[in-house]
Amino acid sequence: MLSSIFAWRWLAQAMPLEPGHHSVLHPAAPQAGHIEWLYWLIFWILFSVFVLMIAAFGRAGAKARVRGDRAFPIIEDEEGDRRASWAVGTALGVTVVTLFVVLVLSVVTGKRVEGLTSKNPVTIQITARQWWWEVTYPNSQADQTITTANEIHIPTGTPVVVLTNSKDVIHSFWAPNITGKRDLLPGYSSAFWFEVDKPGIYHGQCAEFCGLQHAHMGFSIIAESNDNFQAWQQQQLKPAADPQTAEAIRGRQVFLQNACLMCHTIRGTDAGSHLGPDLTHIASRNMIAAETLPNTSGTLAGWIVDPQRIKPGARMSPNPLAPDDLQALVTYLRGLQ
Ligand code: HEC
Ligand SMILES: [Cu+2]
Repeated sequence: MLSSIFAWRWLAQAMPLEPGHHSVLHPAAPQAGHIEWLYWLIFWILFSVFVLMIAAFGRAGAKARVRGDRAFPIIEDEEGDRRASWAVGTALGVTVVTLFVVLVLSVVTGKRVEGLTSKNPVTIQITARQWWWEVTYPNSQADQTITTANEIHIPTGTPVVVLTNSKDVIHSFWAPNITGKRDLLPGYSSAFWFEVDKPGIYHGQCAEFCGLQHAHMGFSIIAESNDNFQAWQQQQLKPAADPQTAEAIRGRQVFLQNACLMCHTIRGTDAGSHLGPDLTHIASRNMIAAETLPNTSGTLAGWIVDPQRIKPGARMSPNPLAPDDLQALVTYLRGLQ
């Protein structure tokens, strides 16, 4: 029915979208689909108003030209006045009705995005911090709980319920291809849900100014088949891999003898703090520091030595390690698949 007027959405679809880019116009979830629908509806209403306005201006201009530069004759024209009042009244009425229709459809879209129709959802707790996202998959058994950061794995075609919270200031969780923005308020949990149809990596970004590194507070939603998701979960449930080489063993010592363990967790070692991201499976992540750097040996070393140069203000202190120690530490972390 209405969808025929959205035939022009091919305009957006035809525009090439690099994998993982933000776009409200390339929905990968029904929630984002509802929002896209509202976008195009309002777009076409505004487009029609624009065309009508230009046509009216054109008509008035053409009339004025016929009159030429003769002095404007002041004549009583009751018939003309009545026509003008009628036209203005009608335009006003149409405007009010249009705005009312848009209002109703916005409310309807909001309801459709919110509507919870999920059976057996995957539940994820997302806690925002300056300036990264802690992601846990809660389970009644503590040792079955997964904790990771910034990369949110989900199975496609399965409802995902997200419980939100913040540890410091207000943040906003926004993955445009998936659903609308969600504020994360300190000390206040809320919930929303979405379901992704197409496998892929969908980027998201904090959308509420939250301090110096707000712009470097990205995340990604990695939607994969149920089998891949289960395999990922099984891997994440394991404690940290034991270091296999002499260098990696030394790297673990470096980790445990420096300040790292005061802020990070590596399950299976003495490090159990949650001030920073859980590093038990750090090597399984694509990016580090909330999507700021790709996860490679070089970037890890650079980040560990001086995070303040990469993300000034970040809640991680610099670690001026000896080159050998740094090398060993990076080798150890790269082994934490
Ligand atoms: C004062 C607390 C603190 C200390 C000490 C600390 N870190 Fe961090 N670390 C953090 C925080 C907070 C972040 C997240 C920063 C961000 O993304 O804004 C982080 C991020 C990281 C990351 C990136 C993780 C990811 O998934 O994005 C790595 C790797 C890391 N730290 C390793 C280390 C190592 C190794 C040490 C010790 C040499 C160390 N950290 C010491 C707080 C700390
Ligand atoms: Cu922010």
